[in-house]
Amino acid sequence: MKKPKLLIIVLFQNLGDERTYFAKSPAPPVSGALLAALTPSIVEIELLHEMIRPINYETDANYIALSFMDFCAAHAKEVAKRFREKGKKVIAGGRYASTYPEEIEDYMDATVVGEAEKIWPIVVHDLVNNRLKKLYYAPFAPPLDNIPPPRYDLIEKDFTVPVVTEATRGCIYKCSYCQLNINPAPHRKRPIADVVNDLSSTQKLPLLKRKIAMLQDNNLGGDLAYAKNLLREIAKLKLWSLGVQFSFDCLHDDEFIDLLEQAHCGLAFIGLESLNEPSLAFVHKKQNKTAEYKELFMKLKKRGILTFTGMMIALDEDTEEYYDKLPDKLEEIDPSSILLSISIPIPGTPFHKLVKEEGRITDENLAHYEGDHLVFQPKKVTKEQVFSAYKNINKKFYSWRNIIRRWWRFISAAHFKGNIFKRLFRAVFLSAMMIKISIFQRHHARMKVYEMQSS
Ligand code: B12
Ligand code: SF4
Repeated sequence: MKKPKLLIIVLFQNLGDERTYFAKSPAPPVSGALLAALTPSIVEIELLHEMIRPINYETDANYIALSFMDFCAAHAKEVAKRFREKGKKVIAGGRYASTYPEEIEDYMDATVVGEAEKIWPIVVHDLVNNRLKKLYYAPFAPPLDNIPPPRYDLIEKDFTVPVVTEATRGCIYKCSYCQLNINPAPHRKRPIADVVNDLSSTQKLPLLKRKIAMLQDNNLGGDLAYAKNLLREIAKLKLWSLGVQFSFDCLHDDEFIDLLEQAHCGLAFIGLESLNEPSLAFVHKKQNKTAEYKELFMKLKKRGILTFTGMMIALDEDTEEYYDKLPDKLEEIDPSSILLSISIPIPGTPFHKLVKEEGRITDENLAHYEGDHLVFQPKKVTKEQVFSAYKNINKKFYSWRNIIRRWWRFISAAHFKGNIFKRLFRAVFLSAMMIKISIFQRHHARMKVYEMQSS
């Protein structure tokens, strides 16, 4: 007998059908492929990432699972409505569903609160056996052992880096804008063998895709001893490039950086967020010290590791003078690329509580809480100053002249190891990666940010 079909959709669009934007991101989030791996074999599975392709409402799937962040909540309700009108059963889960189940449960056949690992197989059995409940609660912060490798084979071919996984969950810090501080779970680690198994369970992929991987932890450096042991094991896999995310303070540990190099880390995503000390203090980002940015980033560049930097503007202590100096300061610190976003008070965070209490929320539409809109009034800058800074910084940082200059600074600083062929290969490979990320970010800034100003 033919199995019923489950379509897992990781939502991305937030501005309605007429304003769709396909991010064409190099890597997907882990959630969809992991949910697929946790799904019992009583159903057939299809996985769809809305950041790269549109939803097909004429699908032959019987069941729909939706994974989404806060800014896609309204879109999730619309999508669920359309599918339910066609007689499909729709289940929601993920960070927003877990924080505010009461906001969406009426629009879904079932809503899952919490991490999928333990509860999802039960939900799927209930679904297929027609005994679905309205609400499911997963155990809070369970141990992370025995999580299966994500189903990389189901990820769309458009993604350059399908091999994504996470080694840890949670974070040891308490930045006031961070989603993790809504119902904080302890910082947890997966068994190292499980993570290595994920990175090796890639046989069905073409060689290029097997050789590049990304750990999408919130902060891989939450336990540096663990991170170092993990990197020692990953080094044995001889990847061409590994992407990681960790907090800035980890760069004080030279052994950690050496091990990143040995594990062939090609890209480190680090949230610098601001080059303005009062703004960092305002969001309780105590682990970042602006005076150290340049020197510690140089440590990575020397080891041939590209730096990808999260930057936020519209923080309460930002001033116009700071915005004027920001493009030059960025050139000085010299990150390989930046992800510039407008700060968002995510509902439930201490940052949201503060601006709400002070009556400074100007836009309650959650669809605008994605880092491209300004949804509150910052203390010391106007909306015009924020958007003008946003445009100016992106324009300067991603001008072709500056991209090429940055590339040259990186190549000149990097000491690649190994014989001449290995060094040449690494230099060419990382150059291509740097240019690709720059083009992607440049495109994103133009499509999303410049357009937003007129909306
Ligand atoms: C990859 C990533 C992205 C990617 C792709 C996002 C996407 N979903 O399409 C990109 C780079 C585009 C991105 C962007 C942003 N991101 Co982001 N991102 C991540 C990251 C690093 C990994 C996501 C992931 O795969 N996690 C691992 C999976 C397994 O965890 P999970 O999604 O929570 O899934 C578990 C449960 O929630 C649940 N679950 C999830 N879905 C479902 C579905 C069902 C049916 C069920 C039953 C269960 C279930 O089970 C899973 C396993 O336990 C996380 C940090 C992190 N490590 O989570 C931040 C994170 C999700 N991002 C965050 C934020 C704030 C943003 C931005 C708004 C930042 C900004 N200002 O620019 C933007 C917004 C979007 C935009 N317009 O681009 C926040 C939270 C957002 C929120 N609650 O809405 C996080 C948590 C970072 C943080 N510490 O604050 N992001
Ligand atoms: S360091 Fe990053 S993940 Fe940790 S609390 Fe701060 S923003 Fe969140």
